[in-house]
Amino acid sequence: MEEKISKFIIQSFFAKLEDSLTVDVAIVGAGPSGLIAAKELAKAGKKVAIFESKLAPGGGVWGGGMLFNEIVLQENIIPILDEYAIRYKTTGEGYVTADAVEVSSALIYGAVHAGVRIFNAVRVEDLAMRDERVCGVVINWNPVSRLEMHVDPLVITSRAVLDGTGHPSELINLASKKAGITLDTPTGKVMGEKPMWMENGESSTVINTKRLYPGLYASGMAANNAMGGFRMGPIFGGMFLSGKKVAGLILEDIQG
Ligand code: 48F
Repeated sequence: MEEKISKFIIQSFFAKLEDSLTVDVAIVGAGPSGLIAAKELAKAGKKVAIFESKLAPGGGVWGGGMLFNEIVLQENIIPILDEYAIRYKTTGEGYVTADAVEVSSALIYGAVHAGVRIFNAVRVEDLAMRDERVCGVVINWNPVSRLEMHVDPLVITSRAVLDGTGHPSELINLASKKAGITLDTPTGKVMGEKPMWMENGESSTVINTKRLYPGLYASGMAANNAMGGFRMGPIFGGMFLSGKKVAGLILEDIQG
């Protein structure tokens, strides 16, 4: 019995991993922007894998504001909440509140049921590049990197890579500092996130969502860090719209 259970897990996990060695889009980070982008891309028929370093996908949604597990969204996000069957309460002042656990789990379920594969506890530690184009991600188990074990990684190849790593914009930083590439930002480098300014942060998140180098895109707070946008705390409309926008940009580029 025990042997069978182990065998079933190993066989089905490796089938999933083997089928994801080459994908259309590799998304790094299962925060709200990455999860929403992933579902959009999968719905459009693309093969999508998300690599998330933590055990639980969902990024910064779970904890709401200061661990009070409610988040705020603008009323214009209601159609997206409806799409995911997420319940909300209106405040009467142009905003709604939603249970952070319901939002996180709905975004994860929505992505997985659209066909996205999420590999959790996997950290993306580098980019793969060919001919001045990002063409994949270098992965390892997060515990391996946290324990600083000297273990070589594996590589996933893809037509597009999305940095959805949130505030640190890890891949964009790697691209700029390690690979030395010139990003499509005003200085060609990572601009750095600015302090809290809610309204401005929300709108700039969507504007800052873009392709920063051939094959490399940023969404959510990673886009703000790359482009010098403001932070905004537990209001999430910008993250949702950023996920939708980046999926459209990637589709335009990889359909053609
Ligand atoms: O930060 P995060 O939730 O990304 P987001 O979509 O949303 C930002 C909001 O949550 C919040 C905010 C709203 O106003 O400001 O912060 O921009 O999720 C990023 C995910 O990426 C994972 C990380 O564990 C988190 O779940 N991550 C970060 N670096 C790596 C990674 C990496 N190198 N490899 C894999 N996953």
